[in-house]
Amino acid sequence: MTKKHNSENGNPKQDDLKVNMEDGSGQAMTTNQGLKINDDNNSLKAGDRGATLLEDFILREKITHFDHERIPERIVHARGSGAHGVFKVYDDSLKKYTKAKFLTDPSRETPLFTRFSTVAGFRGSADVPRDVRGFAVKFYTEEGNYDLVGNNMPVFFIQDAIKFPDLIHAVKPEPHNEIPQAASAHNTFWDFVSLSPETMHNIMWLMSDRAIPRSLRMMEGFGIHTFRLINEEGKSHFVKFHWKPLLGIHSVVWDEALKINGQDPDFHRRDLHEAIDSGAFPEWELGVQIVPEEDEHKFDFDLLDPTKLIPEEIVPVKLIGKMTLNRNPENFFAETEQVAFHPGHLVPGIDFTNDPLLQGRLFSYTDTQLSRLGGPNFHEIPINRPIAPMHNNQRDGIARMEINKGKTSYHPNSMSDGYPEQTKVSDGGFATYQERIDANKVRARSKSFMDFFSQPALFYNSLSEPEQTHVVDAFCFELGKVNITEIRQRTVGLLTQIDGGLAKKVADGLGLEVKEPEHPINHQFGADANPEDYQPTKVNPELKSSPALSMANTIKGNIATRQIAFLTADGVDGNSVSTMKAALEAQGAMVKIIAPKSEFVKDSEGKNIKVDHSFLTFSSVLVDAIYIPSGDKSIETLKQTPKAIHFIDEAYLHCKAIATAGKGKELIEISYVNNYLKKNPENLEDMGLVLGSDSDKNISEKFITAIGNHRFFEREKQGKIPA
Ligand code: HDD
Repeated sequence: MTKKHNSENGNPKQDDLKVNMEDGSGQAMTTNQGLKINDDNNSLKAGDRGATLLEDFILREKITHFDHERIPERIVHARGSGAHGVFKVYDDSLKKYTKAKFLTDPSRETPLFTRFSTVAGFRGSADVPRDVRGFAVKFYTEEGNYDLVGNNMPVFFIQDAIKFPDLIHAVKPEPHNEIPQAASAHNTFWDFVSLSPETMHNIMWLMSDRAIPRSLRMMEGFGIHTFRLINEEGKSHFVKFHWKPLLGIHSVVWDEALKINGQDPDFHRRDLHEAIDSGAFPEWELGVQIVPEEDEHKFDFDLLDPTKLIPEEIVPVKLIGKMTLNRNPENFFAETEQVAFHPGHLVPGIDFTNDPLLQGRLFSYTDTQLSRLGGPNFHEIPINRPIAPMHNNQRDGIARMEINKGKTSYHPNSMSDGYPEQTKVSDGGFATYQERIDANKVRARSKSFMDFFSQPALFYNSLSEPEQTHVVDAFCFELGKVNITEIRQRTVGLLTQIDGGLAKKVADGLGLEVKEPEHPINHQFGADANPEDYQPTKVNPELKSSPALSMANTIKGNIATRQIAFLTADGVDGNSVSTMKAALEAQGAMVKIIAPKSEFVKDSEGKNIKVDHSFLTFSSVLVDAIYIPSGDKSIETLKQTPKAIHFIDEAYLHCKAIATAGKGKELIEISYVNNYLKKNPENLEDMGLVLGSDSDKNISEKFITAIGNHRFFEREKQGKIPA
């Protein structure tokens, strides 16, 4: 298919998609054959009371199409949300490492499509389970599509692709009863984990707050594997890819996640869609860690092992460009559902390593599309087709869209003058990096992959105290749902190899004794292998702690797109509402007026204020902070509204900023939070409570600072609130 390179609106992929867009506005309804329909409400019958006639081709066409609307969902990452965007590199400084034009030419703006996903849940599952998030980016470059198919965690559970079906079978709902949905807290997952120490690094991340992001816009992304960058001279450097969100990395708390999944199962999808719709475009910087080939064996882990990260303190992340997501899909199915990623979609300048997980992935992704998208022509689906010209001798197959001209579909040919022709490397043809390999064929795991515990320990040591507590709580929750004692005990055994304190706390929480694991604890060997050869090794790691791994050190203070609930009722002080609203909106925050009933509340002067949600349809878990404006009558009403009091208790439990003006404080005084207020009258603001009066000019400033802190985990030490 010949594509134009020059775009009409600056974005060649948007132009390309337009070719396939359909818009029924102002148009007559027709059958698929273009026949105008006169009655779409009644089937053709013998008499107005039936029977219905088989002859009714309009009925048959409509129902047949409907019957076939669904396609198989992805076996993993079934639930996802996507958006269009662009990528621009900052400068040409990467030229010495790569010839990839989209990574070296700052004048280019490369269109892209990004899809975020959960891993385990079905397509209709909720957005905030404890899970890894997929972070897949398709760059439509002028040299062809490049897909960076990563996750929001920098390591993976397993080291060899041959274990992927086992891992996924273990985490998916159990086969006999298809329970539980979108959850790893069940026997089969932890059975597999407890027998597979290589999983422990990713397990630590999964038990951390990284697994319950506040927003898809507030997650890091990682290519995970070590890839190669190849420059014009053909020289290779190793590279790890990172995405760093400009809004910082933030999470919700576990109790909140459980509730969000019921209150708004589309929490992340809605958040992404609304942010883009409102013009608050999410942005990430692309970062690279570059390692010269000569340094391959310099680390205390193997660069080819996908369960290891390179600490940023050892190899800094160089930020090279920015991705902006600036357009929602027109149609979820056509774009987000049908997009097909593949780590093997490469452009000149980027290549693979022998990471055995990556190598297996290179088979799986095309293969899975064949059943998911119905055949070998899925590259022709608009969202998947490149903007680069595409010509070859592949032909036919189900649902072929292209009409290939010419008499030849083979190479070499003379009848078409040898076209389509091959391209020299110097003119942009792709040539695989010529890595020298001299080896025996063996079915084995490298000894250099056997240190399973140093990096999980590094991760745990790098977390702040509240983050560590959350990890302990997560293990207790997950293993608490496991009802086979041996599995729990084995998992605690693995934790002893990471951190004695962690193992003890988890064992305590589960009512178990701490027992060192029995020898041998590693099962990653074949029937004839000597288990002794596969025992975990321990190295003395170069680093004990990596501050870059803790979310406590992330960007704070930006409240753009944060959702703030105002608790109101009739008689609310209009000034108190409008002053705070204006201050928050000036910082890009989004205010939701919550009231006992929908439509409007009347302020103290009788003016209508539009209500966004009633207490019935909304909950504190859907916002980042709450404000209680003053108003004698409104506060009296809210005091009689149990859901309003629950709102405060729950927001406090989830460590969110709370501000009141004037009499608003009285609502807090009848909530459970008051028990803590009485104990801590001195440092309320340090705990995220801003209790001000309407005349207090600083109240909005203090509230904005508090929201910018994201959460006040200090509160968790006070004990839990029954909310
Ligand atoms: Fe995978 C989808 C990420 C290992 C096999 N994977 C999929 C998606 C993401 C990842 C983000 C969803 C893409 C989308 O939005 O459509 N997968 C990863 C990462 C891995 C990884 C970061 C390890 C570093 N995956 C992995 C292995 C295998 C697969 C080892 C198989 C051997 N993954 C698949 C798949 C999926 C998939 C079955 C399902 C749907 C799809 O490919 O298109 O082929």
